[in-house]
Amino acid sequence: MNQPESLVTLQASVHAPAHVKHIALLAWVREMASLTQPAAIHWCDGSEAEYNALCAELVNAGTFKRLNDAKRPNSYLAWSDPSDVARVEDRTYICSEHKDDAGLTNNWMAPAEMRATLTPLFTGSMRGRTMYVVPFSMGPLGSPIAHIGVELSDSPYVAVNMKIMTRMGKGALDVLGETGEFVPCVHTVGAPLVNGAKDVSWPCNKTKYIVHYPETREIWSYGSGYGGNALLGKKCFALRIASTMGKRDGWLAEHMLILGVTNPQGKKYHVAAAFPSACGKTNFAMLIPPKGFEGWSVTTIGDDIAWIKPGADGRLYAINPEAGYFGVAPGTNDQSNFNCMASLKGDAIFTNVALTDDGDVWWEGMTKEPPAHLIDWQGKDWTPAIAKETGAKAAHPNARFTVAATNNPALDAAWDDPKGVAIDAFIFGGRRSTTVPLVTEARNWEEGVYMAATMGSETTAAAAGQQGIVRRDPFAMLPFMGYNMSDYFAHWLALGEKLAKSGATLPKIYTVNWFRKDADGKFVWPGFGDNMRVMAWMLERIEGKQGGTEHALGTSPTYADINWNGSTFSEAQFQSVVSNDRDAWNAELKLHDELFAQLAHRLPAQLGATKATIEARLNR
Ligand code: SAT
Ligand code: MN
Repeated sequence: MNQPESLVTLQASVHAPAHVKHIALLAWVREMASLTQPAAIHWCDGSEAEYNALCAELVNAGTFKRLNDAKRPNSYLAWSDPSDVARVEDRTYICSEHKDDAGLTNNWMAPAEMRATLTPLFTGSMRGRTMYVVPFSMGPLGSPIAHIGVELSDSPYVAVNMKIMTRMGKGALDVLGETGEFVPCVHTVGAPLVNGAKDVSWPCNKTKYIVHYPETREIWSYGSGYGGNALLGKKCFALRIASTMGKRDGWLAEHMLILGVTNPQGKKYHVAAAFPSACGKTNFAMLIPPKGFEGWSVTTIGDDIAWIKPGADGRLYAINPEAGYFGVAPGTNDQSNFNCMASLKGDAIFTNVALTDDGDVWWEGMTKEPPAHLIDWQGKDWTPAIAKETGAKAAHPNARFTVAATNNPALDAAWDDPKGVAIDAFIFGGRRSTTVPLVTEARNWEEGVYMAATMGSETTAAAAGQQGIVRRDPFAMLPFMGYNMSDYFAHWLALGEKLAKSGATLPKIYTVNWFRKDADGKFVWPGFGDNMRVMAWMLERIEGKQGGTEHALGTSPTYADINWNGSTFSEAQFQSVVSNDRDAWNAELKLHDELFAQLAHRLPAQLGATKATIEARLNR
């Protein structure tokens, strides 16, 4: 294998460029090509020219429509198969050697059994298609916090999305060198083209498998071309596999946005916030402070995922492993997220939004008045009258945009800094119509971990399945945990203990709920820019400059503790979003018991003890 001849033979056998000298990578690509039998192999270099050429091919294939360049330059629209519109959690597996290591919150199958299931599916699965070799860095190229992956995919849609979402192409290969470590990711839409069969615009397969082997750090994805099912750098690598790497090596891979916030005195803080999918992470990461908050500014480091490693000074440093945003389109508008709308002015890919008659895009909530006529995400005529009659949505509720971080006018200067940024506060938030107050500060790290671990949230369209059901979503990581959830709680507790022992000041931990509703089912808290009021309270708490009232769960602000400049939100409205109802909380604690019963096997004792303390305080 080490002879130069064999390197050259290997390169030739997989059509690799001469600069690729990584023997293990070449051998793996050859092995995967002989399994999946693609008609061609294309090594992605990550250039603009390549991006444009692939987009043009996608237009020819009918997957993309090029939008009107006068309206939305260099942008494309894709409509997926109606059966392939979101992550498929029930088809997602963690295949660790021992079932206990995946834990009861994950689907599990023994690796050997899963391999036996997948091998026939992947055999010949790329026939008639091109296999794209997509090398990518999660995190700034060469950063000590970053890691490299290589995705093999038969979807050019995946290749162009990976170009936006990651540092993709030659730069990543250069970091890899001849012997660097990479996470191998194999993806097929599971729709081989045999005997000259004609392709469809969104190939996929009814059978789907999203599979992770944490011990060998492999990802295998079959049958879907959509989002986190197919862009394997995102949830599969940056959360599920990376969480297992973090557990082993003492760091955290979290479903968190990262933002910078600077106060009028010029002091800058960094906040990392975990919310389930489609609960406003992108909006929060791009927040514009409201009227009355002149002199404050918010800048974006990341909108979905954070990799966090302890620094030599005992502080926690975070990077955004991604290079773009794959955000929910519906509901995004100039009021809810001005910076996002500005990011989407051009150079964007839209999936499952509606097409306007002048070749632009539209989605529910983009403008107050919908256009008079559209083509909806399923290619059908759509008018407000049709919508009223049939309930048809112009855009799918999980319609998405893909856009480079560098398009964001509020991008933080340090977003690409290999060192990362030091985190001052963690925020955990669910979507809850009742019970959970607007904001609570945990008394200490342990109680913060308890609150994050027991978080509940109403389900959204980001995952296939029923919506609006409250489920426990610990740390907003339920669909993204690569190992046993109880071990993950223990990992957070141990990290906090270790940092505290080293004399470091730990980030404060907060829980928030922007989503409480009134008796008419309307959100009470205005949210969006007004969330700045809550964040300012948190930052002043960090400085020890702000009051609050202590209750069973922690500390919340009183009306007087919040800066209401420029707001008409009344004290009565405030009371209705911060109140804690004892009966509701006793019922909530029973749900915590259910979670703990499910996770009992390796549950850290501190969590049960913390619950007992909270319960005693609540009922005293
Ligand atoms: O489809 S993704 O997993 O990338 C989006 C999400 O659910 O957060
Ligand atoms: Mn997400």
